[in-house]
Amino acid sequence: MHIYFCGSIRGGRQDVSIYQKIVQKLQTYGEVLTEHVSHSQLSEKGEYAVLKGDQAIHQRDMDWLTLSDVIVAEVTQPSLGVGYELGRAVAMEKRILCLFRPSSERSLSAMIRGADDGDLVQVQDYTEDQVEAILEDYFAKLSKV
Ligand code: 6K6
Repeated sequence: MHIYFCGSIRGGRQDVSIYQKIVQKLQTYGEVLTEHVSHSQLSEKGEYAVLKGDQAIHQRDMDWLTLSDVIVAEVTQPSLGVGYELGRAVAMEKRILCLFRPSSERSLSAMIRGADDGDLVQVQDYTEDQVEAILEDYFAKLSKV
């Protein structure tokens, strides 16, 4: 299974330790194409961005998004890139799980929460200690689809 993980980069790296926890768990279910999103060394500026340019990053990520079977997005830290990826993924009719932590005291965009259709697109509120169980449950149900 190809899994595309979305998390904030230039939107801010505050949640990188949670991204790591999610990616580690996702790797037990398949290949995480965007593993680098969880790398703590990845700065908001980004060496790859300097080396390759933003156009190459966009193209590579769109290729991976097309290839992916499931998209998991941590959406607590607002990110234009994550919102864009999710919009493109919805248009591709991909299976999407969005994870949001209400403890952040942020309010999730209506364009993300409102996209939940209880089927292809699911938005799940969680606390950090629940994340592994939520992913186990999601992938167990996915294997029965
Ligand atoms: C790295 C560090 C800073 O900028 C970069 C550029 N490198 C990227 N490499 C791969 N994917 C990226 C990069 N920048 C953004 N993305 C994609 O957009 C990721 O898949 C993330 O899910 C999302 C983050 O968007 P922003 O707007 O928070 O950067």
